[in-house]
Amino acid sequence: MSVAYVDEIGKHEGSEVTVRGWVYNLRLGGKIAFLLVRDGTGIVQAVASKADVGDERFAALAALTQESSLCVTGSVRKDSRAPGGYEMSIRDFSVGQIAEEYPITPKEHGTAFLMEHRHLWLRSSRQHAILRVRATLVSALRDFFDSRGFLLVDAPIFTPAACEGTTTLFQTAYFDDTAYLTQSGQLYNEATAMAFGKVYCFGPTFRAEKSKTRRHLMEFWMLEPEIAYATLEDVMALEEEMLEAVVARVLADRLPELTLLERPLDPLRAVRRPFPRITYGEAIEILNKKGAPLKWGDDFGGDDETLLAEEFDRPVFVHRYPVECKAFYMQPDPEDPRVALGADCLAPEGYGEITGGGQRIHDLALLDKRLVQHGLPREAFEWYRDLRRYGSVPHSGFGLGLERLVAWVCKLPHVRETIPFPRMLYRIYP
Ligand code: NSS
Repeated sequence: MSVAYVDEIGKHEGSEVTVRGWVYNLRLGGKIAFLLVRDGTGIVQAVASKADVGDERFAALAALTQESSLCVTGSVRKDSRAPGGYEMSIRDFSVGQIAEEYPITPKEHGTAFLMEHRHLWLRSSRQHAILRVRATLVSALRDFFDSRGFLLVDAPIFTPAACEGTTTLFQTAYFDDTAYLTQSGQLYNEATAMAFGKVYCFGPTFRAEKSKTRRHLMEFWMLEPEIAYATLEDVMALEEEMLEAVVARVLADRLPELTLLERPLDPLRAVRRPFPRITYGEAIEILNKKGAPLKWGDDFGGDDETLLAEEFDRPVFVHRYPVECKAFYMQPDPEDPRVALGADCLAPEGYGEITGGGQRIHDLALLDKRLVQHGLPREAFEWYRDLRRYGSVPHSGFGLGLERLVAWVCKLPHVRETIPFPRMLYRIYP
């Protein structure tokens, strides 16, 4: 038995192979059965005739339900009318399990129902397309940093302290102690950047976000580079190069998926350097002109980000936010200490902030002042303070939210479909 996967079935043209999969669809035409078999890599049409397999076997085939598991064996031939361009003539088959009535049918289902059946929903072609784009983005991101001399150094998940504010911490018992699920690997990246120069970490991060929006998950993946001696300008340049590269890779490698998702391509093709850069002050002016009553010191909400991004045809950097809008570690701008040397990158088409980052405080006295201002316990940050004691240098980095990137690249209405099993405010099942 020569096993073939559907995505490579063309290589077996003219020979007999076995495809192992599930019934995607079955259509009966008198003495002929047309089976669409999916094996995870694709869907192939397999045709059986009563004359070839015999009455009894034909009846067994005809009784198969959607998602029943089966292996089909037969020869492969080219057929331009078949989905995928190849067709199998079934000589033999074996049934694994006859599926019970499958809950997800071609009719429209509500989102709540689909989320409840996420473990099955993942079998659909739309979910395949999204998760393939996600995998390609992950691979493109890793290639981007690996090929530029960054070392992958992972950060821990259990942490003793907050990175991005104490209000969104998930707390858990850690034997006789308390631990928090990491909100960001940044603080550890700062240590590893001082050890290795240029690093990145890439893993799940957790935030108890009490807001129910289409951009927030409780568990999301973040890619975070950190670079010793780098400035805010350096990281913005790196970010735009990265986004240009990974979007180009998806356009090159995932065109069928983008097409299936009906994702317009022109906005992705426009993702070219340089990206526009505006200051927080300029952003406030734009928002005021567009009728949003924001004043200096206010942080932007999702709607404000959408309004701002509408002004541009590619991602835009908003930099130099007021210090009080940002985390404790942000380096103030020497030209205007009211603002921080930080930048967010806002995606076009209403997807909001996809990266956040900037330059970190490298002076111990200033760091200590900020820890006090933010009510953070110094003991938990002793190791972090050490980084300012032993060869401190200016350094910068950023965090890219993978699910937001996937949602934008695929143009999805919500981040919930960008990760196999989303953890949301009111959902931890399945
Ligand atoms: O809070 S961030 O803006 N920045 C940081 O965590 C820095 N410590 C990263 C760094 O400099 N190393 O989050 C970064 C990105 C943000 O732009 C979003 O794209 C994404 O992480 N993000 C989220 N995605 C999905 N769901 C939630 N809740 C979420 N929060 C942030």
